[in-house]
This record gives sequence, C-alpha cells and structure tokens, in this order.
Amino acid sequence: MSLPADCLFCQFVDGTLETEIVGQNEHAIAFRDINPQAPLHVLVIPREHYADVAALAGADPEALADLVGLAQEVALDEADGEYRLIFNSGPMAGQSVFHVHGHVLGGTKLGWSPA
Ligand code: DGP
Repeated sequence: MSLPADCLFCQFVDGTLETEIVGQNEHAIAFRDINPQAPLHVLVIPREHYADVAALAGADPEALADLVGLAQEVALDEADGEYRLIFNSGPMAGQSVFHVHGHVLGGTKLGWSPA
C-alpha cells in the first residue's frame, strides 16, 4: 500500500500535483476522474490519508460524513442529485489507489454489472 509520502491523492490535496477540483469542504475534496466511466465521474477523498473507507469510518466518522456530503453536493450540481457512490476496497474489488476515494457516478441511466 502507498505511504502518504508517495501517495498520488495526497499530492492533489497538498497541491504538489494539479487536478481539476470541483468542490471541497473542511475534510474532503472532489476532482474529476482521469478515466471517466459516466458523464459525471468525480472522486471524493478525505484530506487526511486513510487506505480505505472502513479505516476512515473507524478513525474519523465526521470526515466520512463530510465526504458523503460533498458527493451529494457535486451530484446536485451536475446530475440533479441522482448518483451512485462507490468505494472499491482492496485489489479484488478494483481498488488501485490506496487513499480512500468514493466514485461519484451519474448523469446517465447507470447499468449494474460489477462482475
Ligand atoms: P480505484 O480503481 O477504485 O482505486 O479508482 C482509482 C481511480 O483514480 C480511477 O478511476 C482513475 C483515477 N485516477 C488514477 N490516477 C489519476 C490521476 O492522476 N488523476 C485523476 N484525476 N484521476 C486518477
């Protein structure tokens, strides 16, 4: 797993690397996914580094609530508030970046074929 020192998403949070930030609040930022799977595909991440959503929930439930609120805000702005929020947890589930991130997907009728 990535350590915070070499974590891509930590570098988006601290500004070392640029990305298109579309929303933020005290605990979380939202930016567009580099490989969008739907008209709306934004990632919501906590400012602090946690590997996955369970680690975040255990350590800082307020930050998780803020992150979900930010997902809702972006989806209200861009997809009439109708969206899917997905947290891949672990490589078998498709997680490739080990700084917890929720995928906010919407803007079209979504299919359902995860396997
Ligand atoms: P996951 O597979 O659930 O760990 O999702 C990781 C997502 O991160 C994937 O959908 C693509 C996105 N991603 C990876 N590298 C970058 C990047 O450099 N910039 C942006 N905006 N998104 C990235």
